[in-house]
Amino acid sequence: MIHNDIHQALRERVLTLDGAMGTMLQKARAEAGCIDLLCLSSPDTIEDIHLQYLQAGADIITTDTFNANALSLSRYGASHLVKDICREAVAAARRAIRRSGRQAWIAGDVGPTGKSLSMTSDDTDVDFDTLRAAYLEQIDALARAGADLILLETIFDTLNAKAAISALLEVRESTGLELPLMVSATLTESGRLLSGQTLEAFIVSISHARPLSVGLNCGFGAEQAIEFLPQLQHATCAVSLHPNAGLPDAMGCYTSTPSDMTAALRRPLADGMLNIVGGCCGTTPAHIRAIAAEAAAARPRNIPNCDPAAPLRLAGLEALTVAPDRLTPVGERCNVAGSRKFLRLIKEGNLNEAIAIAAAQTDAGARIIDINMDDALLDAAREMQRFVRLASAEPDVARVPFMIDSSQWEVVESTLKLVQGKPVVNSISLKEGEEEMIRRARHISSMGAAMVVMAFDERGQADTFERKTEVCARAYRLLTDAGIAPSDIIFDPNILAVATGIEHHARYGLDFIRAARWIRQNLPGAGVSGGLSNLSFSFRGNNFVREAIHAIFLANAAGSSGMNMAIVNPSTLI
Ligand code: THG
Repeated sequence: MIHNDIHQALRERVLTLDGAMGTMLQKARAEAGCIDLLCLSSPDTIEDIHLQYLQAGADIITTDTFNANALSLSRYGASHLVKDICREAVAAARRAIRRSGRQAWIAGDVGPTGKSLSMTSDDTDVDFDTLRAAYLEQIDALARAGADLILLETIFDTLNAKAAISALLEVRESTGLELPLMVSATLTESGRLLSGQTLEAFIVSISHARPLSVGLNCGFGAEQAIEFLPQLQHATCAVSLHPNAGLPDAMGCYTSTPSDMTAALRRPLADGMLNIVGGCCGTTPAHIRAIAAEAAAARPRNIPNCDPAAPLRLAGLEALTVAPDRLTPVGERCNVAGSRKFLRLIKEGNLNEAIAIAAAQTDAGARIIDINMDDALLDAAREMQRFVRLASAEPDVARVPFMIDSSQWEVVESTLKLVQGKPVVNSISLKEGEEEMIRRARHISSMGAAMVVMAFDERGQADTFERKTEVCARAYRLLTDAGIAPSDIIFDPNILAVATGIEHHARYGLDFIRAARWIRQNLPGAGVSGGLSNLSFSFRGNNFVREAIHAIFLANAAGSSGMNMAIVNPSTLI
C-alpha cells in the first residue's frame, strides 16, 4: 500500500489516533485476561474494533500488542507467542484499513511491561539486557509484520524507554526500515514520571531516538493532561496527546463523555499546540469521532526544525542545558583516584557517606557529578552499579546528570544500562584507533549519552597546541561523519600539571587555553572540558596556592574563552 509520507501529513493537519482497545473488548464481553491473545483466538473481533475507529476518523490505528512482550506474556504462560501475536495484530489492522477504504497508518503498540528498571532495589529483578531483549523481539516482529511506525507508550520509567529505544535502533539497522517512533509518557499528579523525571528531562533523555513525536497518554484525563502541553512545545518533533476518558469511578468506569473530552481539547487544538490527538483508557469510537471532528478544524502545531547550533542538553531527574559561553562545573570528588576519603568510604562499603559527598557537591554548585571507581583493588563495574543505583534514589544527587568516568570500556558499558537520564561518558579517544573510537561513540549515542573525547591518539597524549588541535580536529571529523551530533562531543585537550620542574611543562597551561579557544572557533557545536585540579598537582598539600592557580586559569580559559565545562572541586572555586 502506498502511503502519504507521515512527516508530510503531520505538517498539513492534526492526525487522529484511535481510542482504547480494552474498553471495547470489555463491551464485547471478552473474557478477562490478556487481550493481546485475542489477536490469535479472535482476530475478527480485533479487526472489527479497528474498523470502528477507522470509520470514526482515526488516521493512526494501534495494534493490540500493548502486552505482547515475553515478560508480560509470561503471566499467561504465553511468552512463546510474541511473534505470532505481533504478526496477527498487524494483519488484523491491515485488513481493517482495507475494509475501511481509508488511508491510515499502523502503529505497532509497545507498552512499558510491568517491570521498572529504575525502581528496582535488588539484583534478582529484571535487568536492562533482559528488558531490551524482550523489546527487541516485539519491535522486530512488529516491524517485519509491516507496522508503519512504533508507538512506545505509557512510559513511566525512562530507563525502560531507553532499553526499548536501544532495541528499536537495532531493528532500524537490521531491517533498513525508517520505522518512525512515537514516544508517549504517563505523568503522575506531580507532573513527573513515576521514576522521578520531569517531562523536560524525559524529552532530553529520549532525544537520541529522533522521535516522530513526543507526548502524553493515560493519566487523569484530558483536562489535567493539557496543563502539561506548554512543556512540550519546545520539542523539535511532533507533539501527541491521547488521554484517558477522565478518571475511573468507583465501578472502574471512565466518566468523561465525548463532548467532555472535546471541550477540554478544543483550546489547545485551536491554539496549535498539537499534531496528533486520540484517546487512551475508557475512550470509544464515539470519543474518537468527536475528537477527529475537532482535529479536522484545528491548526496543526508548527514543528520546529532541529537547530544544528543547539547547545548540549543533559538530564538527571531534571534537564540541564550546558551553555556554550559559561562554565558548567562538574563535581570531581566522587573519584576513588582523586580523593582518599572517597576511596576509603567505597572500600569500607560506607555508601551513605559516599552519597553525602555527591550531595555536598550539588549543594556547592556542581551541575554534573563525575563518578570514577577505577582502582586496582576494586571491582569498578560492581562499585559503579551500587553507587549509581543509590545515587539515583537520592533526589538531591539524582537531580543532576552523571558523568561516567572510567578508562575501562566494560565499566562504561555496564553503567550506561543503569542511568535513566542523559549522562556523559568520560571518556573515549583515538588511543585504540579510529574504528574503535567510532564503535564506542555510536554505542554511547545509542544509549542516550554525550561523550568526553580526550586529545589522545595512537601516538599518545597530545601535549602541545599543535598536537591537541590536530587530534581533536581528526576526532571531530570522524565522529560527525559517523552521525554523532556535534553538541554531544565534549573535547578534553588535557590539562596537565605545570611547575613540575621540567622546562617544557611550563607551557602546558597556555597550550590548553589556546587549544580550547581554537576548538570552539573551528569545531562548531563541540564543547570543551578539562580536569582543573590536574594543573596544580605540583602543589599538592598547599590548597591555598592550588586554588589561586585554578582561579587565574579559569579566568583565562573558561566561558567565552573556550572551556565551557570543568571537572572541579566546587566548594573551593574562587
Ligand atoms: N579529564 C577528564 N577526566 C578526568 C580528568 C581529566 N577525571 C579525573 C581527573 N582528571 C579529574 N578529577 C580530579 C579529582 C581530584 C583531583 C584531581 C583531579 C585532586 N585531588 C586532590 C589530590 O590528589 O591532591 C585531593 C586528594 C584528596 O582529597 O585525597 O587533585 O583531566 N576527562
